[in-house]
Amino acid sequence: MSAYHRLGESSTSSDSDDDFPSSSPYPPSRLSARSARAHHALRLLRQYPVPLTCLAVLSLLALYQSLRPTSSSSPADPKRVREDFAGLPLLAFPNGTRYHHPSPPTSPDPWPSRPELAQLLLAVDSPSSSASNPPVEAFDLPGEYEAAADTVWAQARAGWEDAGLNRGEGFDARGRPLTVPREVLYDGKAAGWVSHTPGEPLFLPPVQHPSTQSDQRTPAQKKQDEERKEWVRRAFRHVWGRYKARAWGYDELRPLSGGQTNAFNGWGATVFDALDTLLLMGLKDDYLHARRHIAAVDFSYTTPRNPIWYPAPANASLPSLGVLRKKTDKLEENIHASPAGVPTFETIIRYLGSLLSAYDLTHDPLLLARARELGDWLLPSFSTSSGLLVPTYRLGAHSDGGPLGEVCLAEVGSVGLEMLRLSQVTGDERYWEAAQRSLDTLDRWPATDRLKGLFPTTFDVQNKHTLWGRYTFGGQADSYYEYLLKLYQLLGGAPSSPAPATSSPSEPPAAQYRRMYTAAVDSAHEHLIRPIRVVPGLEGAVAIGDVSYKVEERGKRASWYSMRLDHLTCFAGGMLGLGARLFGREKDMDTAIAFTKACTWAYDGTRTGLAPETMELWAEGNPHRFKSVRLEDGSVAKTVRGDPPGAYASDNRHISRPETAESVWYMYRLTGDRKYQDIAWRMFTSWVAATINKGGFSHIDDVNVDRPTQDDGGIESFVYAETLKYYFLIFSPPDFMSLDDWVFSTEAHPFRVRKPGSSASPASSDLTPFWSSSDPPLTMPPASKVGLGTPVQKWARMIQAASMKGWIGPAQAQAQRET
Ligand code: DMJ
Repeated sequence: MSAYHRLGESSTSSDSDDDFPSSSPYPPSRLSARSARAHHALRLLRQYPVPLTCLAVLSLLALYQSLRPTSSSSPADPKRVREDFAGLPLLAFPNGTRYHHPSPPTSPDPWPSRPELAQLLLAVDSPSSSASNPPVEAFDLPGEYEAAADTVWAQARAGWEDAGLNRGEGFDARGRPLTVPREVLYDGKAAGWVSHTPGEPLFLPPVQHPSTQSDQRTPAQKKQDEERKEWVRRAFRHVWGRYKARAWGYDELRPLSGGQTNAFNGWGATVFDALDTLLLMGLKDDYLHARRHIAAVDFSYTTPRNPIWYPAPANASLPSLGVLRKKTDKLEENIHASPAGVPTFETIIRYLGSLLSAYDLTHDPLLLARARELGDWLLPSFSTSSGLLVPTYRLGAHSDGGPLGEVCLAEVGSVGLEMLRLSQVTGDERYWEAAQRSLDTLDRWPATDRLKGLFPTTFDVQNKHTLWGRYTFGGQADSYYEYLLKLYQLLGGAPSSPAPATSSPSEPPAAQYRRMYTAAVDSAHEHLIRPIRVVPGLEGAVAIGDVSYKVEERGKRASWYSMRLDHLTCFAGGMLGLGARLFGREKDMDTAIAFTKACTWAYDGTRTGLAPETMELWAEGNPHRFKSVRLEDGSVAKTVRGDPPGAYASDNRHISRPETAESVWYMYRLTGDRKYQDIAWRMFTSWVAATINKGGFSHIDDVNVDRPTQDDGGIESFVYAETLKYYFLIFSPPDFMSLDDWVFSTEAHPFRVRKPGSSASPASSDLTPFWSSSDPPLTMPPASKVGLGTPVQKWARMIQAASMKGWIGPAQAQAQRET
């Protein structure tokens, strides 16, 4: 059977050949190159008439043979087929999907052909998923090392003071600002930034589809959902179990070696980011264990990034200090810089967001206290002249209203949700005001330096006069747009009167967010969103691509559009769908459905069933996207190049990102269409099959090979916070964690939505859906027991102390050389 079929034969396609230009397939430059070649051939013919005439006759005969209709069943080499595509029928690949991915299982085991997945790695009582909770005291230190650690800490603090980082009065012993007065935040503002009050919740229309407002599933549907949900839970327990056993307290686990990484301050990013997923999945023992880690973290101390410099002691015994000698230089560097700069945005979305979300689910007072403390640490990062936060911020420092240079839109523009929630639950408005001031700065940004509501991914805060850079809903921009919408929802809506075109002092903040969001999405419709017409079989899908600008010689500006599917952009289906419901923008719902279709096609179109990081699609006007094929009946047709067809280049890695699962979940809840559950099931089972190993789930190097290579990169904490949570939610009852009651942060941490007539502040809300009175009480430990440092932090500090004390130093080095 032929691998191709005529477009439209097996689909409801309305696509036709007319969608593909039939003018000359060659651009002008190639035509002139051809005529130059023709002149050269004529010259040769004049010089060598006889041999060349013979050669020409033979070639013509061969060409005739190759193009003659033949009854042979093997297609001819496409290279030998003519390349004049005009008038040739277009052929598609079956359905546009050539690979077979798991379909809904007929038995509860979706991997019957790979029993090790079901029986070993994902079994409920497998060694990996049942790893017991490691004691928090896993490697407590002998007293002399503790004392050394204290000494070194005192030295580090003295270093800060010398550097003017510790502002003395008003800071606690670790350098944490005790209070951040309002005026500190507004240092440097030229004149009169006016603080807004958030206002009472006013009006939010229902968001979820009527059929998902309550659980209307049939018993058979419930059974299937439960089976699928249980597989997701097993997958979570598999990776969580490995993390507990091999990397507890570090930021990330390395799945192949069982090693660790500390890419996010070394505070245990995975424990934090997983907190609310543990609660949603009902893993209460694990939550109780995790909160002991949360209590222990010392936010004033950023653990050196590379744990190889301080390998965990085996059996709690101290290793020979000499072994560590070679590593000490870097540790010493770190100590003088400590606390090193933290990535402010990542710290807010992963650490602060998870604390606030788990607090909303439990009302655990420890989490609120730690969230407030972290908020206080981070607040001075906003004290710049523009109000935009310092992207890499040295804890305990204060920017004194200083200027910022080049910043990334997502980093400075999407921390408002966490800051607003912190203000709502503490009653202290300073956090939200800080974020609001940033958004006001962006709201007033000159129109000449942006594409209406769209901003470039990076921009220079000081020089606002040149339109340049990359405009996208993807990486480095994404959550800025998402947060405008979600801030509106978290605030509880705005007056329903039409949004004004520009800001006014009396405009309520929620109305401002709606205006900024609407302007951005309108501009995206104009500049970024395009129908995909170059992929046979993918009718009705759209791409959200990028527009790039650059300034060329003599100030001339060039711009171009890139038609691409970027995994990071694929959250936008969910965002546009949610915005469509909140603001009554039906057109956006169509776009959300069409874009989610494209993002899920990017999974279905590859051999592993997983989407790559990025896929570039052929431009519609580019004739080189075709190739010719000879069919079994000898006729010639054209088809679209690429694997999958329509794509001409890809970054083929897959790193378990959540964005497509996120949009698929939103689409299910917003439309009530159960087909999204089947799509999610295909995605999830493909993901497990390609990435699982005994140590967890790995990144893979290539989604488009049968056996991709797994790597040992740290498992990102968003796998626990987002990817597995979205899969879990999509198979949960449709009214579980309703989008009408919860707003999900960019890291998938749910915050309770304020409803008109009620408040989500702790005093007036008694809803603690995930911790009941029959569970162990969650009480606040004494302040003297909080923030003393995790074992990982203490150990790293101890090694630093050893270095500072000279236990590992020139003398030992000398001794080692001599032996
Ligand atoms: C997550 O950490 C967040 O969603 C962030 O906003 C961007 N994307 C990553 C996961 O891909």
